[in-house]
Amino acid sequence: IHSSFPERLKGGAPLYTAWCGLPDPSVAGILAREDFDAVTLDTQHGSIDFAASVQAIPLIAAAGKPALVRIPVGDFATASRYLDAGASGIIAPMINTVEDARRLAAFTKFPPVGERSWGAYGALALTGLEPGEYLRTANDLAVSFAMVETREALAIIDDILAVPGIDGVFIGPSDLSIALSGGKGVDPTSAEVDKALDHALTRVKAAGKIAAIYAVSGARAAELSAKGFHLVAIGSDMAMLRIGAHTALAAARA
Ligand code: 3PY
Ligand code: MG
Repeated sequence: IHSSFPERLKGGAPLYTAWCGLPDPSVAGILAREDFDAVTLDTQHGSIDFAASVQAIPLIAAAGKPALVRIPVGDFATASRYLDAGASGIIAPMINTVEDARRLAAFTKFPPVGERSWGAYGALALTGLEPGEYLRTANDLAVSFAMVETREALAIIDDILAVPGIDGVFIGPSDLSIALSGGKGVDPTSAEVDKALDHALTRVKAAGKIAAIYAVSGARAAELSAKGFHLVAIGSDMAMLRIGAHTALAAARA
């Protein structure tokens, strides 16, 4: 699916993904028709469930966009199922050890890189590829992102990046701010976070891999893409709904 997506991620212009957590798959389908480059389904913190996420993937594909899925912490087996359904990428939260990164790669890449099991019915339908062709190309069709959002992960970022099958790092700036402040506060745009993400960006680029991050607003997304991130999530569907409501009501009551 979208064979050019991993290549586009490494290339010139930054890509922007929508971030969906609302339970109805049509929300992702609606946002896919806006000018986003991809749509992410957040099954870690969102209320969207497995079945709705699997239904959202072809809706996103119908708009010509790749679908990414953030899995719940440690739920690597479900990552394989989203790839089976045709997801173009997996974002795995709280990858804090090399073993976590190895498990992510094992469940998201076919041999010889990983141990992903065969059964990609949705992906075969969406790509139109013959099984053998899909098997040969699948490891390069979908991206596996290890989320770096703790002190532990930051300290071993080079080792995480060195794991075969890990295509890039996805920074979680809110959790990172909690970790860096020792639990004192959450501020995804703090100077301390900025310093850490500049360091992470340098390490990801040195490894020749993909740097991605979550932005709390469009304005923050512009700052982060200017720093050199390849993929920036603009979150979230719920925030966008609220902003739309505030803007309409403010205009009505002006
Ligand atoms: C974080 O900022 O911690 C994230 O996981 C992004 O949603
Ligand atoms: Mg997080």
